[in-house]
Amino acid sequence: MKTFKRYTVTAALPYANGPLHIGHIAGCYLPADIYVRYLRSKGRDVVFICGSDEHGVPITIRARKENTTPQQIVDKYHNQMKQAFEEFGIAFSIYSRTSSPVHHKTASDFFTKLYDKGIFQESVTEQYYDEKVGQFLADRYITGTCPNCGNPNAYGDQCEKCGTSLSPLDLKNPVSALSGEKPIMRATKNWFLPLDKLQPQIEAYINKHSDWKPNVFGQCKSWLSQGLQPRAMTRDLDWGVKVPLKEAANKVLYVWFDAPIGYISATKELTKDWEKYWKDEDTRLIHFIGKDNIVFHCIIFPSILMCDGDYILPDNVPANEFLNLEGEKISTSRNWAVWVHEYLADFPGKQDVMRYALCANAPETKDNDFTWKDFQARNNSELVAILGNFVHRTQVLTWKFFDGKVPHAEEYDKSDLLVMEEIARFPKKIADAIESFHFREALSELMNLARIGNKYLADNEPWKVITHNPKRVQTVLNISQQICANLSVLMRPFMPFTANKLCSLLNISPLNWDAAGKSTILTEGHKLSEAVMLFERIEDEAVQQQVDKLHQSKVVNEAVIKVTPQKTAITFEDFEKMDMRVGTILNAEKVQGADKLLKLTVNTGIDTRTVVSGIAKYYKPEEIVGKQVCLLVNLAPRKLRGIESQGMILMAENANGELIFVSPVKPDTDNGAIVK
Ligand code: B3M
Ligand code: ZN
Repeated sequence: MKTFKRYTVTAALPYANGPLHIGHIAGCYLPADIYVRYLRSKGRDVVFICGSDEHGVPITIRARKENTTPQQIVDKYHNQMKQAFEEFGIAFSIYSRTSSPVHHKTASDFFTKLYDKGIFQESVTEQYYDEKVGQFLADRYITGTCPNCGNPNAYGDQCEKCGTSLSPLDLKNPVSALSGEKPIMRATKNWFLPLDKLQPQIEAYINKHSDWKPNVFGQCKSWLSQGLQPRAMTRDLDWGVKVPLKEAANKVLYVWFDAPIGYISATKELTKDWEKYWKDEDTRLIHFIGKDNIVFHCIIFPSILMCDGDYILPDNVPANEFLNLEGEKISTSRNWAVWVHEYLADFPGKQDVMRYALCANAPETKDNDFTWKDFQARNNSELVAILGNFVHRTQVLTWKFFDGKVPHAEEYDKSDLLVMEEIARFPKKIADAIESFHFREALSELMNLARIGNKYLADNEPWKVITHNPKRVQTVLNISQQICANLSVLMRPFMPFTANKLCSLLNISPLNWDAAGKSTILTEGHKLSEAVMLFERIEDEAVQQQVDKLHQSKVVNEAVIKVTPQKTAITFEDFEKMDMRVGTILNAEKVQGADKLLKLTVNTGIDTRTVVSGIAKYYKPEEIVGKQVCLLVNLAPRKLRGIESQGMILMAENANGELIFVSPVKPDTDNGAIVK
């Protein structure tokens, strides 16, 4: 395998349209952070690039929802996310944003260069347009049914259920996400990246990377086998990077054109020396992303870079699958999420517990589920019981028997030598797993080292042996301390806060990766700091509170359906004028010549009367006989198709106009009971 001089590691730029949640973290930020911390510890030259994605429909839709401007949305969430990342220990070299002037210029210049090279295909095409709002409907402004998997909530650019990338015209039953209306078609000119023509080059590029994760490689292959289509790189919107063409003054760049270029702009902001991180073949470019971003990073962005010609291409794109939460898909709009900023407030100082739980259960090969019970178990039965316990016992015993000084190893017996050989194997074992993006495996190896430590203590029982063979105890505790020192190095990528804590317990400065593997890190006589616990138990109440909070704040019915605004206020007296009762439908029949109406005979408790109701489209006469309903009994009688209707049945009308009975929930309510 090629050796690289330096690394450019990126993590997907999150849309600044809501706070960060643990799904984001598990999807790409934590694995990227572990990888980068490892590289840094190996002394590699690496830049770790991220920032907020501040363009695109997700931002403008959020602004509409919060009744504010896109600028206010991105300012609010950019700062919130930046802080959450920092506090959670995601150690970017820079966390920038795509609204920055450097980015606007970089993205705009990119477009101009490709335009000047004659890459783009200009076409006037018919696009969906919302007449009510007066806007073209691209990407997430339009939703409909996915032609691939039937998901009724697919977006105009992608189905999040099956991962298929779509264009609005692929959707069945398209609806405007802005007004809920059926869109019309209207002609507009856009600039397309001719992916169809680029297919052979892209195919050759992808085929060179059959070592990519199967989920990533597989998705690319399936895309290619369907045949790539030209894709518009401009949009009829006003929020974004302006298209640098006179005739497109009111258009912006497609967010998936500008956002990946954001990685480059951020590197420019970070260092004057940015070019070597993007244009030198000795640099390894790696994109950490979630699975919904695969096509953009593996096909579209590389195509853009190829067309430019001056840039290196991504060498690997380790995408994770999704993390679910307590059995359901994480959703910002439904408020079904563990928000990072809330976690940090509720569990101060416990970043590493969440980092550990998310890595141990990372959705590396399939979607996974986060549960608070699992989080608690990871903490109590693994961090506390295995890792914390080993370190603590070692420290306490060393203080007790040797006054907090690393004892001299008198003589190694066979079992000691075996343990030392084991220790020597861990740095490579863990490194190999990290370098091949198997972070769960890497973390479980780390825990195995702590397990070895625990077993070593249990086998040697220094607390007993001290009475008759203190020399032996010196050796045992020396080796145990060496294991602790090794742990402090090897845990750092995963649990940097705890690594620091352990270093201060051991009274050493952080060491780099290659210092690990040895059983001579701590010299004899080295004075330790006071023994404190690395982890503490998390009790049932604490996790129960989190589960309760989740359920209480869940938004059950998302306002995707258009809800008619509230009518003007009335007084209680107005309300009281209406006499509404519970009644039972005794008979129902069709009304001749009126396909909407049913003639009902209703026992109102007061009397038996006739009510004509416009529900024939939704209910068959035979299925409603015997049903209890609510009705307005003092509505002045009216004649409908020659029949006098003496009241009105109460119905709820769905967004699609369907009528549903408003009935008492308890069966056999008394007829004539007053509805109030
Ligand atoms: N903002 C999509 C997302 O957050 C997008 C990633 C851009 S990476 C260049 O899922
Ligand atoms: Zn689908």
